[in-house]
Amino acid sequence: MTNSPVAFIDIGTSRLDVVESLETSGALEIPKPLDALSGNELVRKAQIGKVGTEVLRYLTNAFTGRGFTWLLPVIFSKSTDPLWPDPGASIEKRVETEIYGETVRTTLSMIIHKLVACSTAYPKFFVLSPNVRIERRERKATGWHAYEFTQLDFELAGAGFRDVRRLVEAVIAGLVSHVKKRAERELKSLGRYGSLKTPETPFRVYDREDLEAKYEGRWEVSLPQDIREPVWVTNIPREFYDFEDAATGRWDNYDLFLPKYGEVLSGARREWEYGKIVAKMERDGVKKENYTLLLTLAKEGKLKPSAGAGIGVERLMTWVAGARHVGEVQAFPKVPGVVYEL
Ligand code: ASN
Repeated sequence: MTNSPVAFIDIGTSRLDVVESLETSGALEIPKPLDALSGNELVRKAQIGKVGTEVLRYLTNAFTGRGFTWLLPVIFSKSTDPLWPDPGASIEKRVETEIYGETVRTTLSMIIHKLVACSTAYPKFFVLSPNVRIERRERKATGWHAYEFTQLDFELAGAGFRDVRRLVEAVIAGLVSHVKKRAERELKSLGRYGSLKTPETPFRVYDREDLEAKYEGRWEVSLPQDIREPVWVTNIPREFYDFEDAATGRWDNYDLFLPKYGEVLSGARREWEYGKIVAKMERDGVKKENYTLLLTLAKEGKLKPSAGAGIGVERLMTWVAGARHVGEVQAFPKVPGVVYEL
């Protein structure tokens, strides 16, 4: 397996400074593999497994029940998410290999596939998509990063933040009630039953510019410590596919933050106009030759307006279960910098 030049390592952002201070605190126990767990730890692992099962049962029912088509994920593609520019990204290595004489990349996210699928055969769909992101190894101590994880990635043709917001808030509220009913015993034993409350809807919405002013740039880490309910953050400058209003410079995108934990969902209304996408790629130094299909569709007017988001499935499970590290909800932990046999 070869690796692409590490073109886009993001260092020196305020977010990473904060992550580094967490990293050096050394307070967090790194999740162990199954064979290294004690009897009690295996019981806890199984209880978290039951909570995770109810999370998956509820989410898949919630989306299929609302008429979403359920697609299966892909692992290798010529084109994947550039994950750049993104203030939260910290990719140490990009995984590329060659198959049948072609260079392919492991999925960083299925955003490109989502835009194409949504504009063609699947105007309303979701996919449980494994993402491979080789995060900087120092991120093992955040408790919130894994180098393999799953997104419940969905996309809706002709939609906007209002539609996504209504959908996601109903799903999160319904999820908490469901899991408290279906995994009551496990949540009690994990010490999470009492503190896990069905959140009040609608969730508050904050503008990233206001948070930057309030927290002096450290908002991604400070905000979760200050909130008691999930909240939305909008207007975050990042990848070309999120919609940016050319006149105002505002970004029509949104992240959902969970109290104490952090970001669990990220999404946007999408760009679909060829000229704008090309201009943003050129501005950001994203290689147009990696996005030929998307650009061709856009040029032919076949890329359609849509909105969507990806929910970090392990992060959502971690919050619901009250776990300490996302690796704890993974049967086979994929903690940055820590490579176990399985
Ligand atoms: N899944 C995200 C979205 O829908 C993209 C990402 O993960 N980078 O916007």
